[in-house]
Amino acid sequence: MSKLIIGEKEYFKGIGQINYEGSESDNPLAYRWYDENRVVAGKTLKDHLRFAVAYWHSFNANGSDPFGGPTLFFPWNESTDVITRARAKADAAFEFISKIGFPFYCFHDIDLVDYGDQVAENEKRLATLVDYLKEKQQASGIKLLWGTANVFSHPRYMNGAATNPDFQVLAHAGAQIKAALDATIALGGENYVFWGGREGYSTLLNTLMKREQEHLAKMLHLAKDYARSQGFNGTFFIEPKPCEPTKHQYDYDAATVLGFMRHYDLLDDFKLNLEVNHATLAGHTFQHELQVAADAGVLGSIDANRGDYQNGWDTDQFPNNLNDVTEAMLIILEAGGLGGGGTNFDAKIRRNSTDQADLFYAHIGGADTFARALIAADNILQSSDYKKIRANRYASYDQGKGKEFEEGKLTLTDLRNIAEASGEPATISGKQEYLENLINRYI
Ligand code: XUL
Ligand code: CO
Repeated sequence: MSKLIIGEKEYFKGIGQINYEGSESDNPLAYRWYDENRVVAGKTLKDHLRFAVAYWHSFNANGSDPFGGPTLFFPWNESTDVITRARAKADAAFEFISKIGFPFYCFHDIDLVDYGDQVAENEKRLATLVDYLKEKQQASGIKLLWGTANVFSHPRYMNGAATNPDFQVLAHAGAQIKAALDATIALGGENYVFWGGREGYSTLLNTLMKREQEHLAKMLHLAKDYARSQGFNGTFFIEPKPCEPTKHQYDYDAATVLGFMRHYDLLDDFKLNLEVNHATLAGHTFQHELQVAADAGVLGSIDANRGDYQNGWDTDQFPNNLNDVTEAMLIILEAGGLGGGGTNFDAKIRRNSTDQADLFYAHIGGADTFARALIAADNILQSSDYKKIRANRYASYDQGKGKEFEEGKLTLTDLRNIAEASGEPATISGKQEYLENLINRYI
C-alpha cells in the first residue's frame, strides 16, 4: 500500500484510506475483492494488476459534454496562478491516489499544468511540476506507469500532429513530445504512450495517406531515439483507436497497428496499450484485441474502462462487467501477463456523479471487478477443463497426417487424396454454451 499523503489542505475530507474488507463487507468505501497482497498464479494481485489512476479523467474532466458545461467544480482549480493551481491539483491527485491505494498514475503533459503558446515557457512549467511530483512520488511511494503528450486538444492540431500536412505544426508536436519524454524520464516513468488522437483524416479529398503515415513513423522513431539517448529503458506503447475525434484514425485496431509496426521497424521498442472502449468502437471485443497482441508478443498495457451497449462513442465508463473482464483475464494470464504495463483506469465518472465519494466508488468498483475476474480466470485455468477442451479441439493436428500438414510435409494433392480416402468427417461440437456456463460457474 502506498503511504497516505495529504497536502496543506485535505481535498477529499471524511474519506480515509480504502482498505480490503472481504466479500462480506457492506462498506461501500472498502475493497471486497482487491486484496493487494493476495497471491494468485504466483504473484500478488498488486503485481498482476498494477492499477493506475488516470490524471486527466480524475482531476481535469469537469463533467462537460458537447451539450453542456461543467458539472464538477474542483476546489484545486481555484487559484488564478497557473503554477499554484497545478500544485494544488497535484496535492489533490496524490491525496486521492494514496487514499485509493493504487501503486501508479498516468498523465498527459497538459494534465499536470496548463500550457500557453510559448514552447520554452511550457517546458519551464512542466519542469516545475515535475520537481513537485518527484517529491510527491518519494513521499508516497506512488510511481508513474506512463506519461504522454496531449497533441490533439490545442486548435493547431485540428489537422493532426505528426500527420499534419503543415510541417510547422508537426514541429510543435515534436517539441511537446520531447518535453513529455523528459518529464516521464525525470519521474522514473516505466513506459511512454502514443495515442494518435487526430492522426487520421476527415476526408481523403484533402489527404495524402501514405505521406502522413510515413511522417507518423518518423516521429515515433525520433521520439524513441531521443528517449533512448536520454537513458530511457522503458517500453513505448501505441494505443489503437479506430475513430473519434477523427473520422478515420491510422491506429485503427491492434492488427492494423501491428502491421504498421512491422512495416516501419518499430517492433523492438514498441508494444500495444489496448483500451476496452476502443476495441468495441473498432467492432471487436476487448478479448479479440488482447489475443491479437498476445499472439504477436506485443501485449503491453491496458486502459481499463467500458463502453455503453447502446451508444456508438467512447463513453469511458468504469468497468463492472465480470463476464467480459474474466474472459479478458483468461487471455492476459495465458499470455504470461502484461509486457511492462499495467491497468490504467482510463475512465471517468458520469456528468451527474457529483459527490466526492463517486470518484472513490468508481475506482473501487473497477479494481474489485478486475481482481475478482483475475481470481476467477486463474481458477478456470487451474481447475476446469477449459484448457483441455480447447487443446482437444485441435488434437487432429497433433499426430498423423494433421501433424504432417502443420510441418509443411503435405501437398494440396495429398490433402485431396486424404479427403477421398477418409470420407465425410464426423460432426464435432464447438461446445460454446458449455464454455459460457463454465465462466459463470467460476465467477
Ligand atoms: C482517448 C484515450 C486517451 C489515451 C491517452 O480515447 O484513450 O486518453 O489513453 O492519450
Ligand atoms: Co486510453
